[in-house]
Amino acid sequence: MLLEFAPPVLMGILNVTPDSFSDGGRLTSPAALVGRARGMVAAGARILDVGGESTRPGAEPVDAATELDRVLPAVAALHAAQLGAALSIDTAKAEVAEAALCKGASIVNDVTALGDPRMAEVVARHAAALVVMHLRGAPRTMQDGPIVYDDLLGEVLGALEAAVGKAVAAGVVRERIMVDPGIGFGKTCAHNLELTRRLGELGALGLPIVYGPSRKRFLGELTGRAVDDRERATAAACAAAVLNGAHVLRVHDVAAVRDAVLVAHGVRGVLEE
Ligand code: HH2
Repeated sequence: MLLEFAPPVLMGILNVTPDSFSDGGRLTSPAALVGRARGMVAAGARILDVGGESTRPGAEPVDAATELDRVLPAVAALHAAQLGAALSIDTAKAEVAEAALCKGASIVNDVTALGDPRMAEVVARHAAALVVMHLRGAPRTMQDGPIVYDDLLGEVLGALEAAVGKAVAAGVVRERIMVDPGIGFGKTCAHNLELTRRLGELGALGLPIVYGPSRKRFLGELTGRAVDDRERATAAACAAAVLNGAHVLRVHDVAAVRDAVLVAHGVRGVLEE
């Protein structure tokens, strides 16, 4: 299969957007993109996640044509460069996923967990892998408060289970599905911490767990650091997540996170002996 899950897999973020919250507007040429991707793979990334629509709170949605213009040249350039990492397309649109899968992507990372009714069928037809993520509301408004859950873990688990069921019913191979609690997507700092601490409970689904804290606002709230100075906080969150059962870490700075993740993985191994 595509992924081996020991030790944890690092997924490098490549946002080809003008407005992503921490790295928007930086990867403007295919050469810059491939150079950055090559560095990520050298640092240990085994998945490269290409995104063409920012999901930061308040971001304006983009249409499919704009998103395709951004991601297709990127996926094609990364595929041609043969970097030795799986390519993932971070999109909520089946049309974009399909086009990226045709250009060499093999994973669809859908933050809306199959919000597009055609998405599961596209993933199934291409025999692709799928990440389903929990999202409360829509990206533009998801952090408009108050954000209240009666049962945070119950709601996240239930929504992910429903998405997995939908995917499997459409023909997606269950073993190719990964689940993600959606750190920062309609959650307060306290919710993100609770999800990190109780991440192992998502293991009830029997699927790899993806965890994406990279540079997010809750890390700023905890450390007082600006968005471009949250790599150490990101590494700490990833280490905590690995201790609690995370399999895939979605991060901007792979090199900064790799060692923390490997140490946490070693400690987890000792705990399990
Ligand atoms: N977070 C973001 C985007 N995609 N996918 C998964 N599976 N998990 C996440 O936590 C996740 C995600 C948001 O982060 P980023 O890509 O850095 O920013 P933006 O959405 O502004 O492009």
